[in-house]
Amino acid sequence: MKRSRSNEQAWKAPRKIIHVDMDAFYAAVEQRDRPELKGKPVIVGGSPEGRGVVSTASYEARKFGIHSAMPASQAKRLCPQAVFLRPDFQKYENVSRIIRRIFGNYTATVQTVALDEAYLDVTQNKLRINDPAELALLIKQNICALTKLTASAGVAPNKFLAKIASDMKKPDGLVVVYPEDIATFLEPLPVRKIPGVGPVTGEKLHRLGIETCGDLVARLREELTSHFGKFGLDLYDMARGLDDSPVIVYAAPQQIGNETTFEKDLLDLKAMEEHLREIAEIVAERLVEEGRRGRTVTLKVKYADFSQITRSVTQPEEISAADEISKHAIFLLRTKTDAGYPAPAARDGSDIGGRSAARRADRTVPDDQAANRRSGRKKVRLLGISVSHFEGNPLKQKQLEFFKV
Ligand code: TTP
Ligand code: MG
Repeated sequence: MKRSRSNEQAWKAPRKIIHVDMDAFYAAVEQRDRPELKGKPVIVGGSPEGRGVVSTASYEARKFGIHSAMPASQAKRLCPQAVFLRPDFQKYENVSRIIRRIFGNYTATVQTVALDEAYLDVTQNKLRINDPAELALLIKQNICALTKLTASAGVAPNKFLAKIASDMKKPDGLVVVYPEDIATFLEPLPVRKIPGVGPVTGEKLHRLGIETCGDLVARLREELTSHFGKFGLDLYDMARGLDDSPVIVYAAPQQIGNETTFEKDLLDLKAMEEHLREIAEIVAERLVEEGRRGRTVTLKVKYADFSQITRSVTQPEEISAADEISKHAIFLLRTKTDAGYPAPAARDGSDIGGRSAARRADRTVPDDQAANRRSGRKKVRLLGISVSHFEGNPLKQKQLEFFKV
């Protein structure tokens, strides 16, 4: 909930942190995409018939006491009319990417902690807006406009308080903890809401007569450390709303890759090439998802004896298309490795399509150790491709060149 405060009023703390967390994330995405599920109890997770667990439940399902990590069979007993769905991670990752892009429009200091959750340090922000509550509202509106989903946000002088705040008015909540209100905000807060306080610590605190942060503030630091060791110091600080942990921006990946270990070691080069085409498709998809193009293609080969090599090619232009990636990887495989035994002439140019066909092809290749030794070619247990040297990389590379990584 937004408290009405004058935007002119100074924020009396050195930092402004926003914690954003999507509401009933997986379930909300499913309800969005299947309007007939709106307003209904929806449970995303494992099978209620088997030993599956609940990943998440829509707010309608939570009224029946259903929550994350509960056995799906128990959820079914609590709410037999609920709609049970398997998770579709691709969909959730797509939404996650959109919200991360939105965050990036406000500040570069974003710490993603889960697909649906992030901390933003908006002390300095790209819109040069002073009021962090205003920023949080804009972010929520932006998320809703682009994803048709709701998020809850907490605004506070640090991560700990922002996280507690974002959880307080779910769904579609916005809670601002103004610096001068911290003590009042924390006093009634049950200690179980403090990150790191689970059932065991909660029970121990309860036995000490400590139920709320207000109770915790009344205790000496020494008493807390004597019972909880180092965590006692954290409890002491958190009860006072103190947390100086920074919003950590994790570096973007320097390379994007994929690899496959085969069920059976491969000797047929054609089969390997087919696998490389499939791997290249996956890498290309991920590059598109990350909005990346790169100049270096690296092939990884693990031979049957577990020895491993990588070979790379760097070209002047960035690429991201699957056929370009596979073309380079196949060239490296043929010219820079000891992988595989060339397929018999009759098989050359044959139409090998898909994984099973590739495996079939492998089985038809004579597994002749003597021939293998004669040719000096090796069986392969794993192939991988990665693309790196993304756009913006300062490395100037004018000519086609090969090098070992
Ligand atoms: P949460 O943010 O913890 O939960 P939520 O978004 O479903 O609900 P809300 O935030 O409104 O309370 O987790 C985000 C997603 O992570 C959740 O939709 C499913 C997944 N998840 C699991 O798969 N297992 C779990 O035990 C939890 C807690 C979450
Ligand atoms: Mg969530």
